[in-house]
Amino acid sequence: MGDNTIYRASTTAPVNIAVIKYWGKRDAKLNLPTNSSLSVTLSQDDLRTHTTASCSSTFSGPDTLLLNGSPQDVSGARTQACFKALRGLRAELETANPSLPKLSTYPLRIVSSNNFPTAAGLASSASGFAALVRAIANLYELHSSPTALSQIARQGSGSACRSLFGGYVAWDQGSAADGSDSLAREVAPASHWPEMRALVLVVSAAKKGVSSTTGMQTTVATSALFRARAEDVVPKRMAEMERAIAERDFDAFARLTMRDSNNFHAVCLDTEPPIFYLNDVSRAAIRLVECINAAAGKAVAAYTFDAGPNAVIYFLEQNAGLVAGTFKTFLGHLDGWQTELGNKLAGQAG
Ligand code: 2P0
Repeated sequence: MGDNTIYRASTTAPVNIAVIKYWGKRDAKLNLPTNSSLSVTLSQDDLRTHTTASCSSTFSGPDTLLLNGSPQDVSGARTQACFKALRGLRAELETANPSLPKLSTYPLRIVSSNNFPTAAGLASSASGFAALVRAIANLYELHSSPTALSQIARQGSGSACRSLFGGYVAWDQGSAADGSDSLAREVAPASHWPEMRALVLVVSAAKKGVSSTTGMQTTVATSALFRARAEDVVPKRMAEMERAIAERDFDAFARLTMRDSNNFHAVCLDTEPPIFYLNDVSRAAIRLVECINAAAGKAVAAYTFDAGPNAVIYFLEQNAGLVAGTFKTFLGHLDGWQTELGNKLAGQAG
């Protein structure tokens, strides 16, 4: 009798928003970055990917992936690298314990959905690859640590390695050629700073003009400012940001976050041809934060922008009325979410 069981595991992974940005690869195949980065994980109540992975000897044909009901191409090198690494770990278990079913040889069926509109222009590759890797790791009963899984998720999309953790997360760039030390780690859990809030503002739902992968490669090849950012600016800021988080120093956290966002967008502008991710509404959001902070006499709000015009504003709960209220008054026509920080991941293996 053959094994007709359908094996299945589900998990969710959160969205993360960097406050010290990843921009530039020293190895495009392994997604090894030219600088370390640090992010804040958002609550899965508002923004997350849910993924179910299944496999069975009764399935035929190639591996498949459905995202929000649409078939996705899984033949790309990044998805294949994740599948290969996870199957390799499962095969090791099967070799060590020959009574285990040979899941590593069965086709995979993966079904994934986001609880935020994919068209919202928010980076979904981070939560998407983090959920994909953990769902398959759970299916294969790998019991790998989040750090070990971060090394696999990184090969799917660099920023995905940071979505394996909640709270405040660093991605250490590492120096090994094989990427074995380019890993994510928890800087502090969300509970360390429970008053932290984020306001996500959808300035534009359009797909970004220049993909992160292409933009980074062009920046590394052409920008004169880039080297100073990677070698001098970011290493200092990583240390300062870790201190600001450890001491719950919002003023320092906010100033570093805004300066790093602006430095990243300056490097984009310094790229040839120049990359413009911000638009007039983004700049209006920056001015609004500057006005709020000037009136408060200290930084009570911090803006940050990724590879697109959408704003994320960080603030503390005690300033929610001031910050969220001001944004509602002046930019209230924008869609978005006010959210907390993500703490625990659901369905964690091990
Ligand atoms: C970040 N971004 O640190 C930075 C800030 C965008 C701006 O990580 O090529 O989708 O898949 O490794 O992770 C977006 O880049 O790029 C990103 P790949 P990814 O969040």
